[in-house]
Amino acid sequence: MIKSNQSTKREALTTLSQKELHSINAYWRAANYLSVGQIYLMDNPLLKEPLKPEHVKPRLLGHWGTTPGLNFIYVHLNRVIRQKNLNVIYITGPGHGGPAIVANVWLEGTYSEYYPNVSEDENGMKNLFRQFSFPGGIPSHVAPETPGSIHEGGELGYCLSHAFGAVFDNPDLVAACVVGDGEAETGPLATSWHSNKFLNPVRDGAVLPILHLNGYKIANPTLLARLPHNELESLMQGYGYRPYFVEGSDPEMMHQDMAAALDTCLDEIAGIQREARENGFTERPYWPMIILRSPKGWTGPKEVDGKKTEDFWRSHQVPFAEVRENPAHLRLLEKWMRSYRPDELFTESGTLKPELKELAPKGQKRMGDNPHANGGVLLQALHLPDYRDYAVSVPSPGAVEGEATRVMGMFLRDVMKMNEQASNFRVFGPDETASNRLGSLFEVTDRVWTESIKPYDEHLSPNGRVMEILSEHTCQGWLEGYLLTGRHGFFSCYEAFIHIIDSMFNQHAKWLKITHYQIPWRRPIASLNYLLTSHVWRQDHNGFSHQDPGFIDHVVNKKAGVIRVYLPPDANTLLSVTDHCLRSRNYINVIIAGKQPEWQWLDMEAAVKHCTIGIGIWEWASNDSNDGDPDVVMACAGDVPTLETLAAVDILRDKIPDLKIRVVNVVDLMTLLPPEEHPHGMKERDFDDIFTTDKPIIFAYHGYPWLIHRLTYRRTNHNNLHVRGYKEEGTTSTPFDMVVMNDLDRFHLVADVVDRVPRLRQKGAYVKKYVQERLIAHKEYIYKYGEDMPEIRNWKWKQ
Ligand SMILES: Cc1ncc(C[n+]2csc(CCOP(=O)(O)OP(=O)(O)O)c2C)c(N)n1
Ligand SMILES: [Mg+2]
Repeated sequence: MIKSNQSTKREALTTLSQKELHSINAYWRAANYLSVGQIYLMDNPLLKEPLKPEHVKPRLLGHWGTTPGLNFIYVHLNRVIRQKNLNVIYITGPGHGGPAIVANVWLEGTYSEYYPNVSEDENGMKNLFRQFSFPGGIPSHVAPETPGSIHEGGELGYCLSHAFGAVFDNPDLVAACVVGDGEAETGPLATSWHSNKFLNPVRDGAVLPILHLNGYKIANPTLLARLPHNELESLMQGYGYRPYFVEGSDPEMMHQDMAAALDTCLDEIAGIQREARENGFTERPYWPMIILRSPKGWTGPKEVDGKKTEDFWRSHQVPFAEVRENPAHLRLLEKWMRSYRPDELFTESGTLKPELKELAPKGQKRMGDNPHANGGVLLQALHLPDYRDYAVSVPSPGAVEGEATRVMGMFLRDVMKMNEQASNFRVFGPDETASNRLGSLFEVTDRVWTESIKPYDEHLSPNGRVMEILSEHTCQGWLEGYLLTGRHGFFSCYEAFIHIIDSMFNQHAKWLKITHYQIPWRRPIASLNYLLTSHVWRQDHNGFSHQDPGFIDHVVNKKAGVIRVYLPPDANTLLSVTDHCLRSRNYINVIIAGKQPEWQWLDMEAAVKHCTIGIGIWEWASNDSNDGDPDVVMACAGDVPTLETLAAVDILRDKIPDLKIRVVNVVDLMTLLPPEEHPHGMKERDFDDIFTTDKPIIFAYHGYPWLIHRLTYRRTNHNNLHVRGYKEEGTTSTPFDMVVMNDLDRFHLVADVVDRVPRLRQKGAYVKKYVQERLIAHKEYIYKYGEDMPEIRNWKWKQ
């Protein structure tokens, strides 16, 4: 081990006795042997007979290059966990090294407990090999199927944010986090080093980053591996870490160095925590980290077909293929596997030899069985105040104004307060908690901050529970790590910029889908809740760049069973939806709600009913209830479309009093789907009852109009469905001009009705003329005065 700031001259370290060194190396060989076996073999697991083509899998799939390094780290963590009685989870950024984690979890005995058919014997070993990357078997990555994992690592970049998320409010937990040197080039990873500025050693656990400099990615060297030593060291120091270098390829030296480095790092962590817990938090400490420089594909074939393979990118995936067909490759594989001397590692019946087995920790100290990596088993329900207590009093629809997210902020404030003791609730966001009007939270907590704090700073403290960093990736990663380890959270974000984490959302949705449907031992975790506010229709300060409602379209691609989308039209519906989301499990809930003062429509009792069903006719706004036979259905989803629809109804009542209008509001977008497609989907009959089978439907929607067609294309009355929504028109203009630019305003909606209700063809000409004139008047007015016409600004629903 080379300590940061010391000379790079190697010291001969002797942390391990010869016996320990020998057995640690043997354990590592066993893990490496099992890893190669998983990638290549489907039979003859102990090589009891000479290797034949039929023992080898027909399709060779997986990643070897990162695997020996991951095995090396795992084995050493086992030692230090036992020696210091630690509580450690293992997070592998290069999760493509699945064989390593599966091998180690099997060696420590956990795997066979979770999957009894993969037993600790020769037959189990055969199943272990065969199932890997095999139809009906397990994925090649550290997937949800892998005990001990909270991080798939398929999409690179999120390991550190997951690791930090896992240790927040888990004072006894250490997350050992392997960062791939290629992965370290990604934006999300690069910014996540700064998570240490949000970690308070008094109340949080610790992350031990292990930067794995194996030098290469898939087909290139990595930037960090080729930086001069002092630049790399300075970089990590600049991020606030104290790096310890473990570098080389000679196993004996490397074992000694790694053992010493881990001892030092974990002692330093314990020292930092002791100091902070005894004396209180004073300043952000320098947390230790390890920089492990070891060859990619370490212990694998040095060359294949005359080409450099070990310590080069060629070892990234399967170092050589065509093993069944090419006898030289078959011999090479056998030689490689026998180089680990399996007969010294496993008994005749295929069990790890008892003296090696002793190296693994016991019970839940095994990293594969750490309950934090199956957070649902630790999950405690939140204490929730009665959301009805925060209700906005709405004497009649449209009688009062309110700011939906501000009201929600008061509810969240009390959720925060009531769970202070349990320390299992945090709110995340990229610098927008106050701007999104959730500022009431700051009455009971602060933003967490372990950097210096100036006397004039507001609401910053090392003890805060609001987590703000201007990195949507880091917020998302922290929250995922926090949820996956059994806690609760809430992410508020500008609607347009949540797209930055589209791909992370994908990965989390995939994780939930697999755990939800296929892995009974993974207990349900709290849902990931998004509040998307500062939405497309009210970007008064920002304009076009901030206008994008497309996250919903992205979300609905995912497995219906794990996603929910809510568009509450006012404060009371937002409260009801929020309460529901905080109680739910294993979903991703997307709530879209504005933060501006808007008319309030439903009192609390009506809001609860409306949200429970998710969609409904608003009788008080409709005039077809006598015979239930409307001329037109005016549907709306989202706060601004709801306002415009009601204003359009108001005009129509005035101009065409005998027109029978039915107003339908959708809170839960998924009700539009058929029940076969989504658990919330409305039955055919119910849908037809609400939307009729033959009347025109004018649907004013918050987002891109195509989505409503996508969700309803199989419905009887789809041919009569006409959707208005965002069509990529926008700039910095007045709120009403935004809807006008996208034909979603009340006047366009009125014209749509006139165009589509057959009996209005002639009669409606006057009404159309009226709305055209109002639209011209609108443009003239805003160009002249810079604000919306008084009839728009002062519009009010007539009681
Ligand atoms: C975000 C992302 N981009 C690209 C890939 C494709 N990919 C898989 S592995 C890999 C190289 C990873 O290199 P490194 O992090 O150094 O891992 P290791 O060398 O340990 O295999 C790449 C580019 C990916 N998985 N995720
Ligand atoms: Mg690498």
